[in-house]
Amino acid sequence: MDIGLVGLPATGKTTIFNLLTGGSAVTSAAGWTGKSERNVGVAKVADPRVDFLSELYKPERTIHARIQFIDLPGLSREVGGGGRGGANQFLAEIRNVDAIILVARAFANESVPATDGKIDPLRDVQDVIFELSVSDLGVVEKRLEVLGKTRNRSKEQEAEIPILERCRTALEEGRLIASLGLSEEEKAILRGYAFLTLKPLIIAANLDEEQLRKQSYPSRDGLAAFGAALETPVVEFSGRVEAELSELPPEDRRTFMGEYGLTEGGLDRLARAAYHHLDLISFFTVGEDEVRAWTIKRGTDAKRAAGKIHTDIERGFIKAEVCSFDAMKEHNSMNEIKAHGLLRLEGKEYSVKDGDIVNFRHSG
Ligand SMILES: Nc1nc2c(ncn2[C@@H]2O[C@H](COP(=O)(O)OP(=O)(O)OP(=O)(O)O)[C@@H](O)[C@H]2O)c(=O)[nH]1
Ligand SMILES: [Mg+2]
Repeated sequence: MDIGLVGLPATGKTTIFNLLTGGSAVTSAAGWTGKSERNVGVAKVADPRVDFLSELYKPERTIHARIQFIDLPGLSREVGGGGRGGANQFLAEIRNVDAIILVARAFANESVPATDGKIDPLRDVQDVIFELSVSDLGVVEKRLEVLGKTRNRSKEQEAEIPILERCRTALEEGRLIASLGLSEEEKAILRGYAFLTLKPLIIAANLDEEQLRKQSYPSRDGLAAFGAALETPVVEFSGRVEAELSELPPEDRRTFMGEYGLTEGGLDRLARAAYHHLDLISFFTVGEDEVRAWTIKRGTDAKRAAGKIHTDIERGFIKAEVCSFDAMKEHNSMNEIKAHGLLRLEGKEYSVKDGDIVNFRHSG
């Protein structure tokens, strides 16, 4: 699961990437925009449930869920406009990610020039989405043209046409392909095209200290409305504040966050929003050696979930012993959970729920 950090140049993507992944990739100085490198790193998904289980079991290792982030070079307007070479390269990179965090600049910073001399995250977000939509529309039209000229179309090709036509209408009307609510079957038919506007999208507005404190920045209401219309979450946070936060000793962080009216760090919120928006859930395995969160797509059955841990466990799957995290939170031990009849035996078809604590029984 790869999440791409996408946006115009100097919006704070690399700053955020470094914070998320604990990395030290080079951020862009003023005037250096559009020349940055692609970075790849892994971020921990904060989860108080894992912390609780870790406290309870005091295991040798505690492993949180992880997501991989790809920090992409900014889509510069000069190369972006009209979809010439540079933009194509940029868009090709986005085709390979599973989800997009679109970073928009709201922060004031004299040493980093704003696009057209005006800070406007709504305009910037609309510009980038326009590029993504134009690119998808190009792919759709080309394909429809080819299919239109094809004689003796196969059944598969026939099935593509009405879906592609719906995609075209949506894009022409300024909507995303994601808005069509395509079925899994229809998505499978389109998979090979890797449409950019079918990917889960999160908008991240990067605020400065004052904006965060006042909860106010340019085009805030417009951005919220735009996000709502696209059914896309808008996460507000400040790269700068997060950077300062990450340098404080843990015991001072609460006080510092309180000054900004925050109860949770922005990066935690961002990673969690991505997790939820991707329809990912966690199940847990517990023991004295290891407490661990495993990531699966919602709806994954017990047998396939077992395969996340090891293919041997999937192959030799017998039963899953399952209890909920809430039961553990209440009773604090597996024996108590059993005594209360809260440990269930589930078969391979069982659809694993978020927060399930699972022990797989398997042969071999
Ligand atoms: N004041 C302020 N400056 C920031 C913030 N985030 C980033 N910057 C500055 O903006 C400049 C660009 O930051 P980067 O993180 O490199 O931005 P980027 O989006 O990765 O840039 P490209 O890769 O060139 O597209 C740097 O000089 C940062 O110090 C912020 O929250 N507040
Ligand atoms: Mg960068």
